[in-house]
Amino acid sequence: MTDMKRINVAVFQKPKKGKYYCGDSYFYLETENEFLCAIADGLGSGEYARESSQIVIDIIRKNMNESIESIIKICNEQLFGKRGVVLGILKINFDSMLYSFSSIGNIGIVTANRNKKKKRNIPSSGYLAGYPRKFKVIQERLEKNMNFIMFSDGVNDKDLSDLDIFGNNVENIIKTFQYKSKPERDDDTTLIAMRYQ
Ligand SMILES: [Mn+2]
Repeated sequence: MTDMKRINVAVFQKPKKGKYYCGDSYFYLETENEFLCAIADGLGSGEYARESSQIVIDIIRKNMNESIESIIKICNEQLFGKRGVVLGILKINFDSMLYSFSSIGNIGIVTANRNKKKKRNIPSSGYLAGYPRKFKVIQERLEKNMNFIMFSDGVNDKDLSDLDIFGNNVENIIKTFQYKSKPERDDDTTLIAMRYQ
């Protein structure tokens, strides 16, 4: 089965300097007709940030088949009284050949296609902390050999401009990031590179 994957994925994650816990959590999974990837960044850093982001990721894992709207609503309800999180979710549907994503707060999503066109999405503002919140879900057509880059705000604009976002090997995209970026991170950092074959 593992050789049959349609999305190749590579990940970099590192806590903020001096911290043991990374406040960012992520999850990705490919099923027969769908792929999902999410990054949650708990506000602040350390253990409580980690607790909130992990709650969100656990919910996503259990509700993978729900729509992005429903997933975000469930996550939000479960965060009442906890540290808030910012969240990005990407879902790719291989049957409809459409992908959808939503980002609340500072989770970046960039797409790059084989015609060297790059698109950076503007996230909805705010964060999830148990209160109703407006957000948008964007849906677009999936193209062959398309790259998706998702990242928490530990990845800065300089890091991003150094990335080989059109690269055809996700492992190399991550390796280049590790090589070019500062080893000491000013914030918890998660970078996920994905490619549709
Ligand atoms: Mn952060």
